[in-house]
Amino acid sequence: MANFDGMYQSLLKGRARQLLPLINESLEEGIGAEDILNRSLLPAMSEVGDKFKNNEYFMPEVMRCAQSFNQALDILRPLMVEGGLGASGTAVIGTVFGDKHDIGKNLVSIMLQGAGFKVIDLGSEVSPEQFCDAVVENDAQILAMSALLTTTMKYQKETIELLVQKGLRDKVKVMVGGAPVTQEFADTIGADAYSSDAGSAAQAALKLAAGQ
Ligand code: B1M
Repeated sequence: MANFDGMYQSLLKGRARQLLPLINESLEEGIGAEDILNRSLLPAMSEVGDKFKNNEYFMPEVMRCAQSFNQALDILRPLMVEGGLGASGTAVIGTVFGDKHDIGKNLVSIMLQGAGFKVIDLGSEVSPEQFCDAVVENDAQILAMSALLTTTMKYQKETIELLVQKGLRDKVKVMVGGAPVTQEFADTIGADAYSSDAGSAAQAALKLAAGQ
């Protein structure tokens, strides 16, 4: 029996040393990586967000939970990217300048790999110049930018503007996402696609790469 509640509570408390063995045990029992994510890790992280908003958790607690989540992703990643052989093209991904939030970006990165993209992950706090350089260096078909702060969304726009200035806009499809980003914002800044979650981001990337 998978201990979904145990995984939930361990992540909520930021206890990687409890969480990681529970994840390994669940996988050994045949529980899928997606189930672990959807039934334990994502809901727990959502409660972490609520606690942060309500001043029950502060930065150190949130940081510990985020680190535990990213360690969990290190275990789940190989299982979720199986079969991804770079057959769909190359995607450059990162979290925008001034923004350290990388969990959502890491999930999108994993789903893109699972969808067959070769993924160049630039990490977080990526400047418009770094995004543009990586698109050229890797001859990327997709540029995927994540932003979690209302104050950093503007760098998605600035990156698109820099792509235009450098004559690169027609060479790459741009996808944007992250909690404060909306379809309306994506339309305003001239992005090719907006997705609300990692799964639909991978679907959108496949469509864009196929020219749809
Ligand atoms: Co901060 N943080 N944080 N934080 N943090 C939020 C985002 C916040 C909503 C919390 C709150 O106040 N309720 C708030 C933002 C408010 C706003 O601007 N609207 C906030 C704030 C204010 C801050 C600081 C400014 C706090 C401070 O210093 N006083 C600071 C900023 C630091 C910086 O970036 N410069 C800060 C810092 C941090 C930590 C470092 C402690 C940590 C991040 C660690 C890390 O990521 N390695 C952190 C965390 C963990 C959060 C919350 C609690 C959780 C974010 C998360 O990982 N969610 C968050 C509260 C919340 O979101 N409810 C919060 C889980 C993840 C799976 O979801 O990233 O939304 P998410 O990804 C989703 C979708 O958005 C989508 O797919 C994923 C799901 O499948 N998606 C994409 C994401 N990117 C996509 C790209 C796509 C498509 C879909 O295409 C390209």
